[in-house]
Amino acid sequence: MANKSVVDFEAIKKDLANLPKPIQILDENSKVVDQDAFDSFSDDDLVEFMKKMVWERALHEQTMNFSRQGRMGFYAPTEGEEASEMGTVLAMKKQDYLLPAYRDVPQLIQHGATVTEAYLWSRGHVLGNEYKANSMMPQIIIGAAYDEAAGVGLGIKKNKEEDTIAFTYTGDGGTSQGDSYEGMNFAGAYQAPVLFIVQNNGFAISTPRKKQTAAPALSQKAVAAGIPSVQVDGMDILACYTVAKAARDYITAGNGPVMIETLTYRYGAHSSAGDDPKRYRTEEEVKPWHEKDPLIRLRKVLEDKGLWSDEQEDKLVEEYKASFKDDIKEADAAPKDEVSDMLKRTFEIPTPEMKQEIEKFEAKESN
Ligand SMILES: Cc1ncc(C[n+]2csc(CCOP(=O)(O)OP(=O)(O)O)c2C)c(N)n1
Ligand SMILES: [Mg+2]
Repeated sequence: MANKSVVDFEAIKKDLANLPKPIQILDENSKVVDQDAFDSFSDDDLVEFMKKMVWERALHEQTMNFSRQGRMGFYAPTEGEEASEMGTVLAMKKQDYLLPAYRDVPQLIQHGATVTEAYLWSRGHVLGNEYKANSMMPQIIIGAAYDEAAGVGLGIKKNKEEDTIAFTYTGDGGTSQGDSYEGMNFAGAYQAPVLFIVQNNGFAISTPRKKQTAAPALSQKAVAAGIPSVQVDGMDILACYTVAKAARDYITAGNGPVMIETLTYRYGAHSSAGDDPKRYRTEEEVKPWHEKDPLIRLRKVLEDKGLWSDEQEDKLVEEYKASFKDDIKEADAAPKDEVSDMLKRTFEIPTPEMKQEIEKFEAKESN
């Protein structure tokens, strides 16, 4: 017989949904809701944040154009996620390690890869996998970057690398993968210096966040690993930066990992391969997210301070897009990466079957 006086599961379940408000510095109407945190930014900082988001949106628009022209390989649109991506990556230091997923190419570039390398990665070219930056190539296996980050974090700890952490990203869908639980558990057990970021953009391809899990918040997924976690307004770059920076400070002080869930939205399709979001969500659902747009939100603050104008922004966008056009030309000029090259790189000593394949492709390629 169930006995409510011993245990009230319903009350425990209800309590799970008793969540603190996601952290915000600017609300949806650009009103400052945390004055102290806001005052920690200089005017130059605010302009810098705006420029980064304008850069990311310009990168998205130009890359989509290249994609429509058939000049890209795989591309995951980032429009809507600028505050979440730029806010968190700006808290990184050069010596930090980045373990990105496929939608985190803008962070990879901010951390030191070139746009040309990013374009080559999109095309599956080998030169798109080698960066001067401390970063792995973007992970396609969802959630798997969390495992890599746990290992890198343990390496940082064992090598006693000062003031250094690993930053890693997954999506809302990625938090349902065993890999992400295992990565967090490992990092928690070893108190490895890792910042786990979940970019909750509402969808895993066509699966809405609500169908993904019964957990009221994805940030709760860190709790069982003993990792402190928090939800942040992912359309507020000031909040994303401030929380990521605070997490980095906490981690570098030797306190083990942290997890941040950013609440954001993917405006476009899952990938440039052409899924149609209209088939799995309504216009009414998308509209309010456009009203929360991260660029609009910070732009209002800057305009009120007389620090920003449409002309300034248009000029920047033009400059950025011109530079991306140079970058893709550079990618076009990269030495051809042949199928035989890819096969030769697979094993140090090729298997007999592979040897045959290599010969077959070399003969084809020499024609
Ligand atoms: C282990 C694994 N299973 C399935 C896929 C196919 N897949 C690619 S993207 C994706 C959805 C991921 O959604 P989410 O984690 O929310 O990231 P988002 O694309 O929204 O940034 C899936 C299921 C995959 N890449 N890896
Ligand atoms: Mg998602």
